[in-house]
Order: sequence, then C-alpha cells, then structure tokens
Amino acid sequence: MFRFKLIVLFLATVLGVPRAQATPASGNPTPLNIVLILVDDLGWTDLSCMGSKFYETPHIDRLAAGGMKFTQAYSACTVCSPSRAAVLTGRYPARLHLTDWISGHVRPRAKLKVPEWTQHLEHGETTLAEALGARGYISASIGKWHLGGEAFHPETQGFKLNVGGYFRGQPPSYFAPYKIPTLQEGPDGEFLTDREAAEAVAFIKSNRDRPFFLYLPHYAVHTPIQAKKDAIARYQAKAIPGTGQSNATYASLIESVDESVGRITQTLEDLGLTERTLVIFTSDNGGLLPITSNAPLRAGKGSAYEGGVRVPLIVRWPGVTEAGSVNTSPVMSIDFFPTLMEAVGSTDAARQVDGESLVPLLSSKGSLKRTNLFWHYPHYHPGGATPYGAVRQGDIKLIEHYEDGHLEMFDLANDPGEKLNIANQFPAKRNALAALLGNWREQLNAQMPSTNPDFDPSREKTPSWVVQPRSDASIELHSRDASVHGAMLRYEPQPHKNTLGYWVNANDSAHWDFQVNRAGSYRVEILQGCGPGSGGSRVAFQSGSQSLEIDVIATKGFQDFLKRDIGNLRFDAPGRYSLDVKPLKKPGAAVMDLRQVRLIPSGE
Ligand SMILES: [Ca+2]
Repeated sequence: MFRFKLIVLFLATVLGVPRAQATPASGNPTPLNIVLILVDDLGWTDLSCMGSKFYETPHIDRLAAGGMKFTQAYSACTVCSPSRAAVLTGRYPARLHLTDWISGHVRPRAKLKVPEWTQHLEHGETTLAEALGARGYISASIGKWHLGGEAFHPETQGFKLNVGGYFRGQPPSYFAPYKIPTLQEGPDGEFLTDREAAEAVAFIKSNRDRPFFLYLPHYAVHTPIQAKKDAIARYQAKAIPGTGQSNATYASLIESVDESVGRITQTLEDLGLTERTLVIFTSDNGGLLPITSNAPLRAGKGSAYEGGVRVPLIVRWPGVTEAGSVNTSPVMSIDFFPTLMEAVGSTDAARQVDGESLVPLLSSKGSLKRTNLFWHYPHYHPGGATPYGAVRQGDIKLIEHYEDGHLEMFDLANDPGEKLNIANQFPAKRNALAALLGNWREQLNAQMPSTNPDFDPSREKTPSWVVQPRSDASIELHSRDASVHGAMLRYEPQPHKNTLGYWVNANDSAHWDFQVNRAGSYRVEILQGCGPGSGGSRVAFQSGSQSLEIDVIATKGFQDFLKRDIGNLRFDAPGRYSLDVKPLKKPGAAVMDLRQVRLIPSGE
C-alpha cells in the first residue's frame, strides 16, 4: 500500500553561526558551499554530454565529467513557476497549489475550468535560502524568479541578494537596456547571461570566506531567443535545417549558459573552493518545440509527455560523487531540498517535504526508498497539455487526462518516446497506478479542474476559431472573434458599435488564439475608445509570458476609437499563440471599448 512518508529534518531555529559540519565525504569541518544553476527551458538533449550533435557545451560537459550525470531526472512540472517552487521548497506543486506558470494560460471555452490556484510562493513555505540561512548561509538569487510580485520577491524568501528576479518569466530583452526593475542597467548591448555570470562571480568572491548558497536561475534559454552575433554565425555555418536541433540563435544562447558555467567553475577553482562546493546544474522543464527537439522523447515543454518534464541534471560534489559517473535512477527537482539539507548536515527538526535525499545515489552507497514520482497539472498549455496527472513507478508511466478520464500507459524502458499506449494490455497495472495517483492527489489536497459552464466545443475546437494570419503575415484580432471571460464584457455587434463593450467589471477579460506564420517581432496596434471621465484604466495585453501595459486614454465617447501603438511582441517560431487583455486597474465606470488588436510584422 502506498504511503506518503518522505520526511526531511532540518533546523527550524536560527543559529547565529554555522556549526562546523562534517560532510559524508571527507570529514572536513569546513561548511560546504552550494551553487544551484537552474537553466530555463533547457531540453533533455540540449547539451553535448546529453547527446546533442549541434549544441556545444564544453564547460558543462566538463562539470559532468567531474561529477555525476543523471539520465532520468525530472522537473516537477512541465512549466516554469511550479517547478521553481518545487526546487526551492522540496514540495510538489500540487501540495503548494502552485500548479501553472504565473500568470497562466486562459482557455475560457475549454471543457474544464481550471482551479483558483496560487500565483506566488507563499511565505509560510520554507525555502532553501531560509533553511540554509538558519545554518548561517548567505544566499543570492541571480536571474529569473517568476514566483510572484514584489511582496514575494527573493528578498522576502530568505535571499540576502536579488539580482534581476521579479514577477515576469522572461526578459523583455537579453541585451541592455533590459528594463528589468530589479536589475541595474548595464551598458547598452551588454548580454544578460554574461551579466548574470558576472554577478554570480562577484557574489562568490565577496563571500569566499563564509558558507554561501548561490541560486543562479538563468533567464536563458527561454524566449525571446536572442544571442550574441559572433556565435550565431558559427552555428549557422554548421546548421542542418530539419534536423530538430538546428536553430543557430538558440545554440548561441545555450553557449552563453555554457560560458557562464565555465566562469563560475573557474572562479571556484581560482579561489580554492572547488573541493568544498557542491554544484547542481539542471533545467526547470523540457525544451520548447519547435525551437529545439527533445528526441527521442515525445513532445516538449507544456505537454504531458517525457519531453515536457525530463531534464538534464549534473551534480558535482567533490569527495562524494565519483567523477564521470552516470546514474539512471528517476529523480526529481523536489529532491534538491532534502539532498542539500543532508549535505550540510541538517537533521535537527521535522518538516514534511515530498522529495527524498539523493545522498545515497551521489555517494554511490545506496538507492532511494521511494518507488513513485507524481505530476499534477490541472491546466491547459499550448505545448499540448490538457489538464492531466501522471505517475511513474519503475519504468511504467501512467497519464490520466482529466477532460475525459482516459488513461495512457507507457513502458519507458522499452519505449522512451511513448509511442505505444499499453493501458489496455495491462488493465491490472493500469488500474493500480490510476488508484495510486488518485490517492496521492487526495493526500496532497490537490486542486482539480471543474466542469466549465462556458464550455463551447464549437469555438473551442473549430480551427477557424484560431485567427489565421493575412497574406502579409499580419494578424487581425477583431472583437467579434474574441472569447470573453467574465460577467459583463461582451461583443456588441451593432454596426456603430462593433466592439467589445460593457467592460464595467475589472475581472472580465478578452482572449484570442491565433496562428503565427512568420517568426519575429510584431508591432501591436489597438483601436480603443473610452468615454470622458472613464480614462486611466491600466490594461495588460499578455501573450505567453510577454506583457504590454497601457493606460487607457479617454476619447470623445466609448465608440470614438483611437488608433494606438502599444509596443512589440515577439514570436520566436511559427505556431499557435494567444493574447489575453486584462484590466489591472479601473478607476472609472468602465475600462474601455476595444474594437481590434492588430499584430504587424516589424521586420526583424
Ligand atoms: Ca521554464
């Protein structure tokens, strides 16, 4: 019978100074430093040491050669924010009720209504920085945060230093000026990954004489796919189109991460810290299609399949991990918290986490007690996921699709690409795993989606509902094609109106799905009207994790439309995207009338 029992012990009370700790390896009383490099959206085969024939990652490969490489490591979720919360707390996203990227994808006509989930990391949770801080560690978060607004920034979660972390999940630009409020601007043209590396090096240098925890969640290799020009040219020369991994800009962005790893490992070496620094290198979810390929795994980020959640993982712990070793045990990002607590010798107080310490694997002295890994994603994602849950036991993985309850089962040992659904071949195993998954959800009080009263299969499934680009690649998102979410907002068809109107409720929002055929940057042009006295609403136009914000300008009347350029959105690959228009502040009687939004290729 399944029992949920993974408990890790750690110190809840603050000690003024760290006690000297013996590491399992050396008995060296000097405290261990910790460096956790979390790359964004890096796919399972996006490193040369993980099989890529195109990307070049010599420094990361060297890290792997000096430590242990895991071939079946998983992120706790197929998207960013939940997986980051799991890294920092050791808890499943399902337990945290933080189950989608912040602020999530809206599908108002879908079969299921997604639950009201938590869009920040609760202060009541204990983060790695807090747990290590109680042992005298100084912590820095350098890079992407994506776990809530200012009230939930790293500084409020145990980190002494926050460089560049805020509520957004991607940088407005990888080149300075960055326009990231928590990052002091660099000189024009400075590259963000280089800057993060420099900040990380500076943090290590200034804390070389005390135990430190460096959390380095690089913004790379998330969209917008941008990179330094000289590297791009080199990769262009060797790219073979159609091979899955052939995007030269993406390759160059990966290379910038590799350079960062090189600078950090060199700094540790120069300062004589290598032998007492545990380095973890991993990714927060699978690679994004079609920018990269996770082959032989199925699909990518935002899907229920292995390509969405299987990630590279390298751990180098001198004196503990055997150089060049490879471990095939299934492990997950929830395991870092208990692993690091054990690594620093913390066994003092009880707190429940969902992960299990990897120390027996790292020291090659044992195996894990756990037999199951779970996922819960009660959301929709353009990467292919509809609300689902999954469990892996041994080599068998079961996926439950919440829309209709159908089950898929795969034997990952013989079928890593999840091509053959064996659910009906082995009904006993299938039913046992489905029951296990259900029990697990119940034990964690996981939030489930519910029946959607606005379900409209014709609009949800009809391809024509996805707005198609015009022959010049521009995209016209007209009010008549919007799906409307909320109580009052509606399309008003009268010829003199022909607009989204009655926007009197600040919780109402509009949504479009559309097809992009030409990758690149698009200028966003809107037609807005607003009666005198109602101006000043703040409205966000969100596409994926990009967001443009405007202040509504009052015109002579709600149907007196003003054409406005509101900024640019980037689409890095052809495919299906969405736009949500959401009020953030409504000082007057109504937000605005919105007749249309046009996306016009801006040449890049
Ligand atoms: Ca991510």
